[in-house]
Order: sequence, then C-alpha cells, then structure tokens
Amino acid sequence: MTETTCIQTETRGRVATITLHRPEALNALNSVLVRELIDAALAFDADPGIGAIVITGSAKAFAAGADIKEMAELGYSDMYLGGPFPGWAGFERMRTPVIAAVAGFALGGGCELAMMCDIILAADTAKFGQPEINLGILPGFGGSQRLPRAIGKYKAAEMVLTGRMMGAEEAERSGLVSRVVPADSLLDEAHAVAETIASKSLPAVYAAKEALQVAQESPLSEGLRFERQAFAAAFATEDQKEGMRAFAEKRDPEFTHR
Ligand code: CO8
Repeated sequence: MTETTCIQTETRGRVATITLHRPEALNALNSVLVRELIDAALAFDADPGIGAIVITGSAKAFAAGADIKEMAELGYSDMYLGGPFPGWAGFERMRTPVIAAVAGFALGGGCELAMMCDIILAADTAKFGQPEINLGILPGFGGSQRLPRAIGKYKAAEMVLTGRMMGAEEAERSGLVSRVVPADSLLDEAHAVAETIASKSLPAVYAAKEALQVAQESPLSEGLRFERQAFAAAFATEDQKEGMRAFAEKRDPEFTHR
C-alpha cells in the first residue's frame, strides 16, 4: 500500500479498516486526507478479497468537517470545479459495504462522510451536526440531501439552519445511526458487523447494497423493478445454489463469491 500521512489502513481477513488520522485538527478533511481516503477506499473496493470496509476516526473525533483553514480563501470557481475535494463520485459508487464507526465529533463534512457509508455505528460519545451555517455556508458534501432523507425534513431543517449538534442517543432515535454502542467496544462491534457482511456471498452483497442505494434515489416503482431484476440475477450465481443447498442440508454455506 502507498505511504499515507493522514490515514492508517489495516486488513484483517476480508475486512479492511481505514482510520482517519489528523489528531492535531480533529481529523478535519483536508485535500491530502480526502485524496488518501478515496484512494485507499477505491483500492479496497477493487479487491475481491475484501468484503467490507470500516471507516473510523479517533475517540475525540470521527471528523470535525472539511478543513476550514484550507477552504477559507477559496472562491466560487475553486469550489465549483472540485476544489480541494474531487473524487467523491467514485467513493459513492463503491460496491463494497462501508461501515462508519463514529466516536466523538462527526460534523459538517464528517457527518456527510458518515452518511455516505452504508451503516453508521455510533459510540455513546458521538455528536453529529451540520454546523456550516455558523461559517456563512451550507452543507456541500450531501448533508442537505441525505440528512432529511435519514431523519425527516423538520429535524434536518433544525440542524442545518441552526447548526445544533445531536448526541448519539438522539441520532439513533432519529434514524441517523444504525446502533449506539459503548465507546470502548465501538471498533469491536464495527468489525463484527463487517466480518458478518464479509462472510456472505460477495455478488449478493453487492446487489443488496445497490438495491438499497436505488431505494434512496428512485421512486418505489423504479426501485421495485430494479429489485425484481437483481433478485432474478442472483439465481445465476453459484453462491445461490450453494446457499440454498446448505440450508436444505443443515450446514453452513461455503460461498465462493461466484
Ligand atoms: N477545520 C480545520 N481545523 C479544525 C476543524 C476544521 N473543521 N475542526 C477543528 N479544527 C482544529 C482547531 O482549529 C484546533 O486547532 P489548533 O489547536 O491549531 O487551534 C484543533 O482542531 C482542536 O479543535 P478545538 O480546539 O476547536 O477543539 P474543541 O474541543 O474546543 O472544539 C469542535 C471541538 C466543537 C469540533 C470545534 O473544533 C469546531 O467547532 N470545529 C469546526 C466544526 C465545523 O464547523 N465543521 C464544519 C466545517 S465546514 C464543512 O465541513 C463543509 C463541507 C463541505 C465541503 C464541500 C466540498 C465540495
């Protein structure tokens, strides 16, 4: 793996972990960190030996947003043409499930990064927010679109328009996070979820993730059409035969990801 300065990566079996590591800036997303994060994530996504990716930060911060100091003097064209943060489209198109393991602050771009993931596990110390309004801007990594889809228009409007943060318990109640766990077991829990996903049939997992994404982006009729095709296609895989035979034979399936 290439040398990195703002992230650390690790693979254990079929699970890859990316740890954001800019402790001096609460993991603020500067151009170097974003480049390294996207490069690492896309490399893991292209590796069929990896079945799930965990993205995490430190105990104090998942990420406190885009790097304000780096952005401060940029202009319209800088931002519109991609600014310091190009490449997210590739991240959003990844097929491998991504689990955000969030402790501490997940603010602005940090909250938006978590929302780009498929599953958000929150430590009881997690704090989510879109405080961009305090800086004279608005969310720019999808927060104004994904937050209302996750927690509803009125709660999202309060957060985006006032900059108020919400704690882990409120985030779980609101549907922003999959589950809250004690801070000291966050990574173990995230790895357990990742290992469970990575033990399944890769083609089935890819298709299920894609169907869930279609559900976020399309009307029900279109989503149902997609699901019908994807479901039928699953019956062309060897893993479908193996999974169903293993059930009938009362044994664990041995998926070959074919
Ligand atoms: N950017 C740069 N540096 C940061 C950031 C940040 N987002 N957050 C924290 N830091 C730095 C601080 O400046 C400080 O550095 P130093 O020690 O050199 O002064 C260090 O991290 C520690 O921070 P604090 O001393 O402030 O720590 P506290 O515990 O007192 O406060 C907070 C923690 C509440 C999280 C506070 O740091 C804070 O409010 N941070 C900013 C949060 C924020 O506004 N985030 C949104 C940023 S804008 C954004 O994300 C837009 C994304 C859209 C991009 C679209 C591109 C296309």
